[in-house]
Amino acid sequence: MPARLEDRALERIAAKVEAGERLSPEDALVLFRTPDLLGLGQLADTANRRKNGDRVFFSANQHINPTNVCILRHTCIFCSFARTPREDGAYTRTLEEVFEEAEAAREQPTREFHIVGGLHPKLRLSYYVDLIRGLKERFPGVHIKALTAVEIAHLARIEKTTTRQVLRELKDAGLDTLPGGGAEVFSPAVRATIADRKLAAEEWLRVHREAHELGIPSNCTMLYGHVETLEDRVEHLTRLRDLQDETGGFLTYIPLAYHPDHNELGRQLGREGTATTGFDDLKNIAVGRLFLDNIPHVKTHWPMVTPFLSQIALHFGCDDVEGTVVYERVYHEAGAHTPMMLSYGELVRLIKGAGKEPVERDSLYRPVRTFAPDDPIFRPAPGSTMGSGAAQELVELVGTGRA
Ligand code: V47
Repeated sequence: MPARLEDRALERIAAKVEAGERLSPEDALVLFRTPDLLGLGQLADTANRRKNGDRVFFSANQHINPTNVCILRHTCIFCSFARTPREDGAYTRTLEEVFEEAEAAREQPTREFHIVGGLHPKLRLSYYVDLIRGLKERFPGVHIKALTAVEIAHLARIEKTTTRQVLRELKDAGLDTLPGGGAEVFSPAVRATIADRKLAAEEWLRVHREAHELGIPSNCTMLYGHVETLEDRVEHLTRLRDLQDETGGFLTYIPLAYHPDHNELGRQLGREGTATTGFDDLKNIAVGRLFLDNIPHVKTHWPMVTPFLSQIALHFGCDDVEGTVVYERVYHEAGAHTPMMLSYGELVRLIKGAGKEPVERDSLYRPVRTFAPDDPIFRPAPGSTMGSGAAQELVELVGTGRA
């Protein structure tokens, strides 16, 4: 069915989407500028259905943050997670403490550990090698997605070696994929304002290129909703698309909504307590899907945008929902009021409740479990007053919703 468009500027782009033609950076700007959110959503939905039909992926994962000590504490001014070594709330886990936290995976159907943390001045590569090897020994069936490109480059600096060598050693220890964090926005002006001294764009892209060449697939992100312009967003997406043309190693794109609580940038912008808007969250999903035609998946990160908005995003081009998570620290430090975790059943019902087919996946997007229409997992939760139970459970979990 052709899209019903309110904004005539979208018609030319709709024709390209219908024909499966690649969109130009100018098209992406038109999409970011349009007030016709529903028109944009229909186009993104068309592009998504062509790739994924009604399937929506999720993973049973657990986030682990071994340390929040970070040498960029005072220069990454958007971050609420980092601490200096002696600051209140600073922590660095021993390997045994990490393994203990990971034990939560035994009671859950966990298939992936997502491991990221600060740039600790003293933690050596051997700590991360032992951490990954130790987790693999204890949980042989669990994939390890660990360390952003920024952490990889930091370890190479500490060890006076190359990022390629760090990646090789981590892969030998059991690293399967890289997460997409640390990309923020590639524009040098934005980086100088919000993340001065963080790994430059070229370096972030180089580490991902090297990972792909070594057979380590990765994710990519963009942190939006702070000081970036729409042109900055488009330039960022163009650079991700260009690298993907070269290597094909990105699995999923995740737009990350900036949260302004308890960080210097939020104070400077006078934005504490106000996150991004739902309108912009959906636009970032939809434009990502339409412009990044060579990246197979687009993921919604429910801890940042709420499970409610993530559910709606499934009709705006999104085919992948962040997993069970278990412990979330990066966004909760920055003012997210979402729950720390969603249970496996809640995720499945959230996806089904949007009229989609939930598919549990592994880290490489291979289907692990699908659900027949009469699967008991879809039955209303005991005590639920609502049809599927999912919406009611989410209301209870989210409480007051996002600030
Ligand atoms: O790079 C930090 C972001 C990222 C804030 O690969 C903030 O599957 C909002 O990259 N407000 C790390 N965002 C997390 C990340 C990620 C998350 C989920 C899935 C995957 C994946 C990767 O978090 C950082 C930064 O962009 N971040 N502080 C903040 N105040």
